[in-house]
Amino acid sequence: MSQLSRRKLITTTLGAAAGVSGIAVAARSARRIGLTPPEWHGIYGPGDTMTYAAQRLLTRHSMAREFSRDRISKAPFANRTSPPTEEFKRLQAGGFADWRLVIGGMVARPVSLSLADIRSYPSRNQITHLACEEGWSYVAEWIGAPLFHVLDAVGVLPQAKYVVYQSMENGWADSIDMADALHPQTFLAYGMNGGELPVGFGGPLRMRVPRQLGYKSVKFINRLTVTDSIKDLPPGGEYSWYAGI
Ligand SMILES: Nc1nc2c(c(=O)[nH]1)N[C@H]1C(S)=C(S)[C@@H](COP(=O)(O)O)O[C@H]1N2
Ligand SMILES: [Mo]
Repeated sequence: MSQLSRRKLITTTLGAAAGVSGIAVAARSARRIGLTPPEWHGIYGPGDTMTYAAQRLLTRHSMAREFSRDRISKAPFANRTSPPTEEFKRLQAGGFADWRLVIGGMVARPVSLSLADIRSYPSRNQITHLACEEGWSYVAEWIGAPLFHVLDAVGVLPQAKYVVYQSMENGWADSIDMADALHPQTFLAYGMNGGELPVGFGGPLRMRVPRQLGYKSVKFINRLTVTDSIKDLPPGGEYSWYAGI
């Protein structure tokens, strides 16, 4: 069976289980607020749960495509902005020596890590595609610490379900479930195309989630919170929480 028809079958089967009225509710809420994740703001529709569940059943262990070095984009598009805050400018002026990544929430050992600390974790590279929902995309090499190494070191508590990541840029925060947080291609990225991660591309540290759309790869992150619920997070505007590609 093809991937597509398997997906259809699973969605249809889950649809039958959720019932026709559930689908109508899902369609309405999907139109109104965009697809929402399970238990986000308590108004999730079965449709989103189905999409999410079908994706998860099919792709839990799948890998985002990796490219050869000659496919790296020559002029990758970046929004090329840095957070316009005094705090960011001060940290940047100091070469990010005073910058820290604070990790807390449902972890056994909360920590505050410098860039040197993060670089001391096993370093990995991936050449993957960053696709914006607006249509443009580029291929780049990302260098960083797989998030699972860092989570392993801080000791994620058994009841944890999500990792929330916050940017130094006002209003930018997002979250992923544990399946994505522990996925080998989910990186805390501090390098790009052989060098340091430029500020224009989210330096000193960005989340890289290559199995989801570009907006999940939040730039300038400085806080990770491990949690069992994301229903109190601020709404994500027109973006859906799960952006699997
Ligand atoms: N802090 C922050 N992170 C962000 C964004 C942003 O504006 N601010 N844009 C997002 C979107 S919509 C996309 S497509 C990618 C763009 O990544 P790029 O700037 O490397 O091209 O970053 C994501 N992460
Ligand atoms: Mo985007």
